[in-house]
Amino acid sequence: MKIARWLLLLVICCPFILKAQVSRPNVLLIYVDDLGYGDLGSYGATKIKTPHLDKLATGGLRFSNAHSSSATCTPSRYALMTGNYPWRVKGTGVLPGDAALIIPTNQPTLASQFKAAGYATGIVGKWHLGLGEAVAKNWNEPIKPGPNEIGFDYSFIFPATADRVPTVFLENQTVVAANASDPIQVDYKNKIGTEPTGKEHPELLKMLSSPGQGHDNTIVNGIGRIGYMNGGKAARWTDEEMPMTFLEKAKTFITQHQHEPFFLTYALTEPHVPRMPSTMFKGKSGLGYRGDAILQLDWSVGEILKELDFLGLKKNTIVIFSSDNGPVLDDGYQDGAVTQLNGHKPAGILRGGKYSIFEAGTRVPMIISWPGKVQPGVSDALVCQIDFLASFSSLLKKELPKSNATDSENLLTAFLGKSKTGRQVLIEHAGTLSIVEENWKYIEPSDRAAYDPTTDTELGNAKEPQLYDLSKDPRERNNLASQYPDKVKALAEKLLQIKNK
Ligand code: NG6
Ligand code: CA
Repeated sequence: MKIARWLLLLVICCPFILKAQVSRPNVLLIYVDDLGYGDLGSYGATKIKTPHLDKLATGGLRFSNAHSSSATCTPSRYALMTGNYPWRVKGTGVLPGDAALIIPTNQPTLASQFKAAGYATGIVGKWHLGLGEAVAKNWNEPIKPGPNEIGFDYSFIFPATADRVPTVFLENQTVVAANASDPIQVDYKNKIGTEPTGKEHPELLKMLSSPGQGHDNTIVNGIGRIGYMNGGKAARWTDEEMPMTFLEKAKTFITQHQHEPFFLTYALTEPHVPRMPSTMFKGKSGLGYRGDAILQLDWSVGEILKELDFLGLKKNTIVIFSSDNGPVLDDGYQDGAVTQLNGHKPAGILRGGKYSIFEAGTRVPMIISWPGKVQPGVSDALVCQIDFLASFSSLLKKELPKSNATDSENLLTAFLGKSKTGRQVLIEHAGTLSIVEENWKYIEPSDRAAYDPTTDTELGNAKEPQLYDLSKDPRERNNLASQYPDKVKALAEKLLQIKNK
């Protein structure tokens, strides 16, 4: 009799016991734009101070070999959300500001997995994955589909990049302060409206564009942009206010969801161009606006972490910090990044940068903190942001629905510092592909340019195969391909095999 009663109690309580076993920490993903491997104090920077991120790194796990999937933004964000290598899918390159959404709404994403697990999900900041069904769209009405259709309950975003029109925010996919009497029009081919462009009127610019890099179409807030826009005067952002705007929205989201598990992507625009820091940071770094933008970014991180602390959420929140691709100095504006560099090394010990298939294209800072759960330290595990999807699905015990997320690997134990082992193999992507296995990196031969003079980037392309021993030569100086033809062959075959998977 007694046993029967106990059994009954066990059956009744079983769902609760099971539920309690599934860990449901909040997850704050701080995702920044174009920050390099050497841009933070904790990654060796000495000419710039990043105290808030350094503190996060000291109390968390700092990865020395973490990667974005690609050396530019859209593909990296696509991979992060979908768990699918972007080079498998057409149309995942850097998008214009009027592009349609590139993620099918029936595809599971990092956000939809959290949502399915009962989390409140939000994104604040840069989007750059397209909006709506087509390029032609009405910016003066709600635009669908977008972040809210791929798993985010809440979104406060700008559409593409800070240097592309339309320079507006959308809250839940409606332009903030849209006004029917001053409708927004966007065109990436032809000038629309009568507003001056940077090309016609450089005297109106508060920061000159770099020769040969565009950024000289419609002028918004004294800055020439890529693309043309007309109307929407009240809706246009002021670049100097951007950090406050995003910070406030992110804080509000956290405050509103403090009593339930949440997943927030806080996608800062710094230090992407145009760098136009707020007054608080202008001139403060001594390294030009790029340095100031990094101080601003570090400050924003400090503020959001303060908010978590204030709300008593610090212990139960996993904070992830990373960047969507490597660094670039001159990406379209004369903002002092080159002339005031002062010996700072944005790529640290690595070669290349944004756009490059050399390591600095995709090897980026990554810090993961979870007080009491993740042991502070440094992890040398090879990990990629593409792996967040499978890894967090595992944490949430939420099976990943059948999809094309086949490139995402469950590296939860590596991300949480319980294992030193990451990926066996990673494909890096900058147009050209490379494959990394153990200490070896093979870069496929390519006819693309070896060097981009406009951004002063070593793109890493060569007509011959390249093979580097990253353990001895992380700067990829000595091409060992002719010395190890068997290795070259094996890695080229493996790359082909993964391509054809
Ligand atoms: C490039 C832009 C660059 C930047 C980049 C996207 C030119 C010459 N350069 O095409 O300024 O906007 O796209 O950066 O137009 S990313 O980080 O979003 O990928
Ligand atoms: Ca970027």
